[in-house]
Amino acid sequence: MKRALITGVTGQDGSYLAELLLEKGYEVHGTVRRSSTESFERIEHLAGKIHLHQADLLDQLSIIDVVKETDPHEVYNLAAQSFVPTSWKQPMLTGQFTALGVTQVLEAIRLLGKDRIRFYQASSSEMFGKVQEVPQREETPFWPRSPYGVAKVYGHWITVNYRESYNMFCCSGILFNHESERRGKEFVTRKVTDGVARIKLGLATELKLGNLDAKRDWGFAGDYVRAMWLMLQQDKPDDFVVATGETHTVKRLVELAFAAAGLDWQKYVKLDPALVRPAEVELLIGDPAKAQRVLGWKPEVTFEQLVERMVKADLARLQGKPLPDFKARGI
Ligand code: NAP
Ligand code: F7E
Repeated sequence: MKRALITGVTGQDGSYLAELLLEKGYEVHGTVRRSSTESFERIEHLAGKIHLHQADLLDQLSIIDVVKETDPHEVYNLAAQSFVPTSWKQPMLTGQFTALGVTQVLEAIRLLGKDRIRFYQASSSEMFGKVQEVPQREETPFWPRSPYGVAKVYGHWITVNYRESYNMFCCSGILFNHESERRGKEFVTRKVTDGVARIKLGLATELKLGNLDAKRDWGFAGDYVRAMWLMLQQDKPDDFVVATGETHTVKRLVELAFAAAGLDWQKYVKLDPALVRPAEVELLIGDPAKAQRVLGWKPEVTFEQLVERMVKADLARLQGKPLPDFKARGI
């Protein structure tokens, strides 16, 4: 039986990846941070099926201990301070978690199983920032526009460097935005679908947003964790862009989400300059050709299906109803 260790298992991607690996027959281990209130909402349904270990990316010994104890075949490093606006407010902490944290995990693997353990690093399209090429590919130069993006560039290159320096099996997945009903409510897709559901149910009267012109290549998180797993099943380690190849404005997202609830967005959306970023990433659109060719990966949920699914889920949640059954692909 294969064993996998996921840092950041309580996050959106961690929960989908844990489900996928269980389906594939893995023994799944995840790291969790100690806090005064537990935030295990996304993995509650996996209680008893996965093994949780206290560890923090900032505590090197805790990472070494968890790698030693679980003796994994595969390590997926998903833990990070992942919200871009917070990275301007807490740039040092973002650098420590999101950049140096990667080295802490790589060092634990180098010490304990450099020839055996396969490593996945959660890199990001935010590294492309002020884009130097359209669409963005594995070879497109990086120009990050936030402390988060800068930290991810470090995480990417240290992953490549450990592969080249120590011949370790290290992959960097350059994933474009991926969303779901489990997305944190501060990210724009979920903020919008939650806001739409609240307005529809009479719990709110308006939704404040920042830049409606920004364009993103949005996919479904459940599709993207498949690409992470596929990268670690190849004969040799490599880096891959994972994206849909389509881009949409925030405004289009808003139109679709309000329409899914039968509402006219123009009556409810208010622009708030405080939500505009010090430096914006205006356009992201990825070229997933290499992931399609080498990994045989392609996304199954469309942008329109994703938005509708998230609105339905938020409506159900706020009404205290069970979530719709999204087991089947799409909606
Ligand atoms: P998320 O929901 O914000 O989850 C982040 C996870 O990291 C949580 O489990 C969090 O634990 C954990 N964490 C944060 N700081 C930690 C620390 N110091 N030690 C240990 N754990 C820590 O993020 P996500 O959307 O699932 O994304 C997963 C990864 O992919 C992140 O690295 C993100 O930067 C990257 N990424 C995401 C996207 C996307 O569109 N979702 C795209 C590209 C790359 P708590 O629950 O305790 O906070
Ligand atoms: O913003 C605009 C905002 O916060 C998307 C993270 O997972 O994906 C994510 O980063 C766009 C930006 O995601 C609001 O200015 C307008 O242009 O949902 P977001 P992000 O910054 O793209 C990448 C790939 C990651 O790696 C990150 O970890 O939406 N926008 N109005 C807004 N954004 C938010 N959050 N809130 C607004 O009110």
